[in-house]
Amino acid sequence: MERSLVLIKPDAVQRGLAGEIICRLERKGLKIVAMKMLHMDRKLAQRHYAVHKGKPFFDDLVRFITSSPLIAIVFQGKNAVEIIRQLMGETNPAKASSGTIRGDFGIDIAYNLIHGSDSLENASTEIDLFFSAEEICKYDRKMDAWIY
Ligand code: IDP
Ligand code: MG
Repeated sequence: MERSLVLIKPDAVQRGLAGEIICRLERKGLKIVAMKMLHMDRKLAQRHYAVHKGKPFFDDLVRFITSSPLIAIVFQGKNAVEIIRQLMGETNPAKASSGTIRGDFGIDIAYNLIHGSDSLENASTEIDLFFSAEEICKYDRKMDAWIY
C-alpha cells in the first residue's frame, strides 16, 4: 500500500477547514496511519520545499508555512499519492476544478490549503521529515475489505 504525506496548511487550520479536508480524504477510503499538529520552523520548511529554492515565491512560501501551526498526516491506501493529488486539485485554486479541495475552498495560489506528495519517492522523503518510523501506526481496518 502506498503512503503519502499530507499537510493541512496554516490557512486551512486558521479557517477551520481541517476537519472538512481530513473528512474528504478519509471518506474516499484512505487510512490515517500518523498525524500530528506542529508549528514548522524555517529549517524544516526549507528542507520540505527544497525543490523550490531560488524560485520567486520561495521566501513567501517559507514565511507562510511557518506562520501558524499545521497538521501533518500520513495517509495510506492503494494509489494514495495519485488519489490525494486528484482530491486536492490543481496548485492554483483559481484553476482547480470544483469538487476538489482547492477548487472548493481556495482563491489564491499562495493560500491553497493542502500539500500532498507528488510522487512515491517524494512521499517517502517527506514522511521521514515529519515522522519517525515508530510514529507510523500499523493496524487493520475491517472496512478495507469493502473498499478494495
Ligand atoms: P503543489 O503544492 O500543488 O505540489 P508546487 O508547485 O509543488 O505545488 O508548489 C508548492 C507550493 O508553493 C504550492 O502549494 C503553493 O503553496 C506555493 N506556490 C507555488 N507556485 C506559487 C506561485 O506562483 N506563487 C505563490 N506561491 C506558489
Ligand atoms: Mg509540490
